[in-house]
Amino acid sequence: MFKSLLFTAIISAVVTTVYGHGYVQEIVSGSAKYTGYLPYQDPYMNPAPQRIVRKIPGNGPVEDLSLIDVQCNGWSQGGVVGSAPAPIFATFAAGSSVSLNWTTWPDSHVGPVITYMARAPSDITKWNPGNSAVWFKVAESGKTSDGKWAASDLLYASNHIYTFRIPPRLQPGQYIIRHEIIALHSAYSYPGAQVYPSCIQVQVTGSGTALPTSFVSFPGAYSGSTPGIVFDVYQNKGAYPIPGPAVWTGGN
Ligand SMILES: *[C@@H]1O[C@H](CO)[C@@H](O)[C@H](O)[C@H]1NC(C)=O
Ligand SMILES: [Cu+2]
Repeated sequence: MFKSLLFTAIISAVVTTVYGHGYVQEIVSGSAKYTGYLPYQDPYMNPAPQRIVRKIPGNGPVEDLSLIDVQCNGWSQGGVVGSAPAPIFATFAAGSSVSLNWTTWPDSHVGPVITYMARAPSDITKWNPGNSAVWFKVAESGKTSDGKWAASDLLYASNHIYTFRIPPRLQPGQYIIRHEIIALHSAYSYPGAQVYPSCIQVQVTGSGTALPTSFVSFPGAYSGSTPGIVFDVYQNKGAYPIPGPAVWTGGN
């Protein structure tokens, strides 16, 4: 008993001090504020807190982009194929801004911040997209022409808050927001890029009627040959091609 507690303490010390990467700890839109899934606290609480974010195993990355883990950051090591649905969801209006509050992010971990959504065909608290092509990109931020990276330059400049807008004309319904940072400090070859995704469950309200017509899957959207997955951030001072499809704005 003592041994396993000590072991757990050592493991979490290593995880937080040596590999201090990050995850989304809070989601805010207007006056609504939700705590994210906290991988170093929530599993030890009884009763487990109800979150709008699907479980993640920790603050580490996914590097094998062929794994289902690249969808919502886990949970194949927990025996779940794909992500485990969370018990609740947020309600946000189409067109509203959503602010995602990241924990401390290492400044070496430069790269793009990308956000996708997927429309749930049924109850989002039970839906698992698996390998289906259901995802469309709603926001992306890479490297500015003067060399500033979305992570970590722009993230630092905004107190670790990344804000994106739900497409104003998006048809109401239940959606997963898949939000990620791709850290490129080791991305000079594949595998190397580190994907830090998480999935947030929302009910989108409004009177829009727009839906995208082309979709990607996770895994599937990214591989070692996708532009922007292999990129030498130390040597290549040129433009950075953000991985994945074009942003869908819903005609707005
Ligand atoms: C981000 O979330 C943390 C934890 O809830 C909070 O302490 C911090 O103030 C938030 N940051 C901002 C800029 O709101
Ligand atoms: Cu790291």
